Amino acid sequence: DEAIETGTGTGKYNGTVPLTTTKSGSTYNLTDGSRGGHKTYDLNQKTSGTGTLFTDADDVWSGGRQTAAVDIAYGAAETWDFYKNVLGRNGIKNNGVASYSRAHYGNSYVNAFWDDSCFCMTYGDGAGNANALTSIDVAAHEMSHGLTAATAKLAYSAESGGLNEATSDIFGTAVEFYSNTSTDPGDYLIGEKININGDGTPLRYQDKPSKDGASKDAWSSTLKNLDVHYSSGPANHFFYLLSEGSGAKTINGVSYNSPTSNGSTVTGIGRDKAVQIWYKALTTYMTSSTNYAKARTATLSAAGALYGTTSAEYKAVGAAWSAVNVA
Ligand code: ASN
Ligand code: ZN
Ligand code: CA
Repeated sequence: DEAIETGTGTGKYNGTVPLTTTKSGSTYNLTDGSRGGHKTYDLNQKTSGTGTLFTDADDVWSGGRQTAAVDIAYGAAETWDFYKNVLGRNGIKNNGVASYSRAHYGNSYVNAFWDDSCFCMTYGDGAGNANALTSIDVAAHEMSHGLTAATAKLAYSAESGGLNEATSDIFGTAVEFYSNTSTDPGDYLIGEKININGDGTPLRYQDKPSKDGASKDAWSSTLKNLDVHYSSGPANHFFYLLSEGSGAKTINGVSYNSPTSNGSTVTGIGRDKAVQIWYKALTTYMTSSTNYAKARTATLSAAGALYGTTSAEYKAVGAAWSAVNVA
């Protein structure tokens, strides 16, 4: 018999945060009893199975192998709460049932991933200058691959694959702003806490995706040939422009400059509305074969349904897509 408890944890990225746990006998388990039963396991450097569930004697989690586990459990909890409180969704499948997470995958593994076959998330420890892949934007990115798999099922190649990746980046950013801890406030950068390049730069930039040296700012007919983490660029750029508009801007101490590909000026409608539009498009209008042209139509349909086809929001969606050469 398990009681729901509230512990605290200190991971690497989010400061000290509350963690919902369960207690069996005198042992606390890293099982979130109030969010679908999400469990965090220690793979102990293995690359298969589930390893062992993280447990603790006093419900104060920190240090050693628990550091990554705290970030992972917190990331899953914040993403769950964001889905529920912002999107009105009860878990990835909207059935109240959580996925689970695996920490400490392999040796010096510099990645994290969602796996649809286990309906689970897995996190590496990083290597060298690259920190553990457990920041909140990464955790929300991975969990949102589950959301896409449960809804639009965007195929993970060519243009639909870029849209699949952008969807995870969009909700990764949205959850980071939702969580808004003082040590990792919201930004439009992906993986900025990981130092994956060793020089302090993030993995991706939504205001100007080409800053990573590989992603595209705008659509072209060859976009479909790129890796999905680069063909995500125009959709990430669309999301930034729709949220914040074109031009220079500083948010939470981070400076952005988002030029449009057609020289237009785009006025943002705010991130909250942009998130609602993307979510409705993903869950109502997109399918496995949605490409960029169809994503424009899907988001316009979503904006029309949410705000009306004569609304400023509807017009901004069209303007933001035109600004990334999706006409
Ligand atoms: N971290 C990567 C991602 O979520 C793993 C992958 O390439 N599938 O996209
Ligand atoms: Zn991804
Ligand atoms: Ca970020």
